Amino acid sequence: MIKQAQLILSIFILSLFSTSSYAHHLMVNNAWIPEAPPVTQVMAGFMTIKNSSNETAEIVSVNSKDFGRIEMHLSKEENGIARMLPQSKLIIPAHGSLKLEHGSYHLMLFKPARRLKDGDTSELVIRLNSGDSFTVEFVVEKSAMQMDHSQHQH
Ligand SMILES: [Cu+2]
Repeated sequence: MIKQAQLILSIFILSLFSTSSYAHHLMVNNAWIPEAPPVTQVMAGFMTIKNSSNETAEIVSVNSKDFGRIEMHLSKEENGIARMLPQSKLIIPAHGSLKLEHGSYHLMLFKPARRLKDGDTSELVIRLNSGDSFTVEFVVEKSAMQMDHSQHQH
């Protein structure tokens, strides 16, 4: 089992180095975009980011050639109404992680430049407060949750 874990770790490190200018102390898992109807003007992006460094990391912007604009949001329920609060940054604590998911922090992807279907991928460029930026490949997947998402207010 130990050997297997080492193998997974070394594959992961290799994949990090294959992405140029990747901030190597950050690890992104489960980056995905729920598929949305063709007419949609807004999609959501989710992922888990782990920070193995001694310093807090802050995501200050996200962009992609696949979207006209990308915002960072936090979903919150106030008096029974689901609202999304735009965030100027997303904080990943030192030796901690941040999970972007339904009902919590997420990326809001406005004006898709092309139709993104189940199985497609989209590259998002994430910029940190340190000035570093790196590209994360998001996978588009069918989701039962997409109905919920359309009910959120912007
Ligand atoms: Cu949102």
